[in-house]
Amino acid sequence: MKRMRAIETITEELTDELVVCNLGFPSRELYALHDRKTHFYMLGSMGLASSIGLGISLSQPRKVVVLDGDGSLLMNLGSLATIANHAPENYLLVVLDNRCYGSTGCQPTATSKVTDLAAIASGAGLREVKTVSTAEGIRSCVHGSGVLIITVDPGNAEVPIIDREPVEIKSRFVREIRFG
Ligand SMILES: Cc1ncc(C[n+]2csc(CCOP(=O)(O)OP(=O)(O)O)c2C)c(N)n1
Ligand SMILES: [Mg+2]
Repeated sequence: MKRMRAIETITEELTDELVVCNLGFPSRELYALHDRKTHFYMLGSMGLASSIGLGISLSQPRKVVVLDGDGSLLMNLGSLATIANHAPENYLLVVLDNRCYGSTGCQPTATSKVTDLAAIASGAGLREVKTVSTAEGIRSCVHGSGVLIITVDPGNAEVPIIDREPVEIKSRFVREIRFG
């Protein structure tokens, strides 16, 4: 399955959940599919989506879905221990694992060779860790919590850059959390 199809399937299932999306093409694909006030598109800060989403889930009751990448999560593996330690019911970390740094030319990541992110998440203490590769699998797991790894094909969709200012993206999202 293409990453954009996986993102589309996720957004079809979501309504008013808060979504924090990994930088680069995943955010561009999400923005091209559906732009919602509940979306926060990361710009620049690779690796921090899981941590930002965790902080939001601990500070308010709404469900938070993080769309992360294998490369970005590999940069911030300590986040898994913190997620497991707090284990918020209203938090789901989705890892779109294309086994490469897709947004910068698809240089292979460690998951393409030796590293098992599901095993690392379980070892960090997360009780709910699932791996799926189909739209049906996504639909049945995306309403849960913990970690959901979605195996996707390498490749980026032909979508434009996000035509919103970073400050506007942040302000709109903060407003939605505060008053939504
Ligand atoms: C600290 C840092 N290093 C490198 C980059 C450049 N960069 C932006 S996106 C990206 C690849 C992200 O890979 P992954 O998280 O697997 O997402 P994918 O694009 O494959 O879906 C890289 C290396 C960056 N923005 N910040
Ligand atoms: Mg990747």
